[in-house]
Amino acid sequence: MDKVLVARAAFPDIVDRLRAHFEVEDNPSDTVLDKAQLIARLQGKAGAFTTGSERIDAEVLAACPQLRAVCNMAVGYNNIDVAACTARGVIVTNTPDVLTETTADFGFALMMAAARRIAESEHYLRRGEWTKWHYDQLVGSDVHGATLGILGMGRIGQAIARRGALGFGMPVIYHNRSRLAPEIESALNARYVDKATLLRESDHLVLVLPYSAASHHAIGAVELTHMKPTATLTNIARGGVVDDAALAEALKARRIAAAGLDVFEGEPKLNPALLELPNVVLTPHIASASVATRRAMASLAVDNLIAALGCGPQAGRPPTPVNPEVLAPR
Ligand code: 8YV
Repeated sequence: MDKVLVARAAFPDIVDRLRAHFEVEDNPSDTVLDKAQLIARLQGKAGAFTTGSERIDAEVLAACPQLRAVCNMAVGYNNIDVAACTARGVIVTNTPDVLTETTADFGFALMMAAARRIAESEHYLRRGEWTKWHYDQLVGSDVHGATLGILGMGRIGQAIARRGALGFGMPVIYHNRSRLAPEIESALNARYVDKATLLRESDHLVLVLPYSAASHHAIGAVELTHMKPTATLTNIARGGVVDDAALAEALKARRIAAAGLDVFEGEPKLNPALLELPNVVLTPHIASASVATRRAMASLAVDNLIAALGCGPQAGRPPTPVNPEVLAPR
């Protein structure tokens, strides 16, 4: 029986399905395993169930030659060196699709919270400062009819565009590595633009692009100066996509109006400057956190691990491989 490591706790009833096929080692501490811990825990393991925080790099792979599958409970896989995995014949899987709509709901909610100052209003109320109505008290900017900008037009970007276009009458502009097919663009009321135009014209800019060396600080001090002073910025992608220090400065100087952030550089630690600002809504990386979606993600990661290690009804054919070229031809 192969041995697998469950690097972080997930729904026990779902993870238990692994026990029918493998000897399972859990991580009772439920903390992110660092490199030395990962190397120690992965000795002799054929597979790993990871949650997007554990760094599986070339060094870990070299130290754990028995590893054949790394199955991430996340759609993003920037924690894994996929090229190094492919070179060693290690299959990598992620959890696309099952989280698209939930994550898009949350991205939209965060954008609306930033635009309409919802968190700031709640804090104001809780501090007991609401004594009377005033015409410009906590006024924000409209979402309906405003220009929705999307950087990264994959599945989640498109789901956000659909909400904006169909539900809120928003013209959508987007920038992406590749253009959508014309019929999808017209269904989403979406126009492809270069990044400079996206920054200049967006009333509400939402970041949904994958994190990589190429997208590191895609939004930094310079980009922020090109945005409208009335604009909002929402980040549900990855912390490193935004230069958080530059964003905090821009928010403080009101170079943009507000931001909604679910992901942070160095999370779970936050740049303390962000905590001081009223015009930013902060949430702890919960865009996919509905019960149904998190269960679906765990279940898909488990299905992937079972299949990737040659067990179960889909033996050898994990449902959502990131590097399918590793799989033996059918
Ligand atoms: C996860 C995410 O909650 O899927 C992703 O890429 O960022 C989130 O849905 C997180 O990565 C932990 O698995």
